[in-house]
Amino acid sequence: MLLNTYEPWKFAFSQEIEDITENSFGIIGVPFDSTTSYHSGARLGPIVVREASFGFEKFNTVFNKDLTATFYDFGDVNVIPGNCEGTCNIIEDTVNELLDLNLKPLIIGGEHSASIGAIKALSEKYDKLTVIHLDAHRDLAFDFIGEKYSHATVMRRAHEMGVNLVQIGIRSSSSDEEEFVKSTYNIQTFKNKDTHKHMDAIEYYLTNIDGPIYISVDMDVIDPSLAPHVGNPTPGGLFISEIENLLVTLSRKNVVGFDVVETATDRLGDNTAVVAAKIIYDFLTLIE
Ligand SMILES: [Mn+2]
Repeated sequence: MLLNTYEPWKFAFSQEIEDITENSFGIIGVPFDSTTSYHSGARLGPIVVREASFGFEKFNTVFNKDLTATFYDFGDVNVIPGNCEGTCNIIEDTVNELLDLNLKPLIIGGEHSASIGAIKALSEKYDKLTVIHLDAHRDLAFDFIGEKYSHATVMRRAHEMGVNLVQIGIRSSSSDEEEFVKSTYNIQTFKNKDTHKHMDAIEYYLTNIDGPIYISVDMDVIDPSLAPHVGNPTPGGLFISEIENLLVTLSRKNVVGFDVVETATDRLGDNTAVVAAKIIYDFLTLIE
């Protein structure tokens, strides 16, 4: 257990936290959704995603291999309901505790603001961090309804930390966000239609990234016919096979952190929770 976590459930196939194998992944859940503007419920994401993880076999038929990676589940962060900045600080401290153990953070959200603390900790550890951001939205607003710390400002805060950004699956943004992207040099965009028509080009681009990578998956990147229970469902998203292709490419890179956020449901066996669990399960299968 880390200093500021509790343990409601563990992700399937996770190891006991005894003799820690370094350079493995450490899971933390972030049961927080206080800045949610539309569909609330992401605070229950960590528990339903963990529960859904038990529906998978150790043998991953898609990739024809067993899930053999060593990883640990440290439970959920003690969030501060109603206080996003304070919660981001707690997440940053908790991720730094994982980094001190030579573990890589794997975060189950919770609303997208969970990424802010994790990217802050990693951007201070690594000089040249690239954030691969899978999302229907850019999340590049300077503030959202006056709030700088929000699910809608995550990647603006990350960009201020000096990271390179690659946004994939984008299909909803403001004109201010588009202007901001044009005014910078280090934000690469692959819109949703690019993932359908030009996946080879995306894979080529990702393969050629130098340096450490943080992957942030907002579940609304996926088509809402497959994953409807998210904070801001947006029609016309990625399909499962496209996510699998991206994970195969990214798992060959130096991934130093990973999050899957915005699962917003209180129902066990919910389809969005199952897809979120599959993304984590697939990633953990592919990294070993
Ligand atoms: Mn989004």
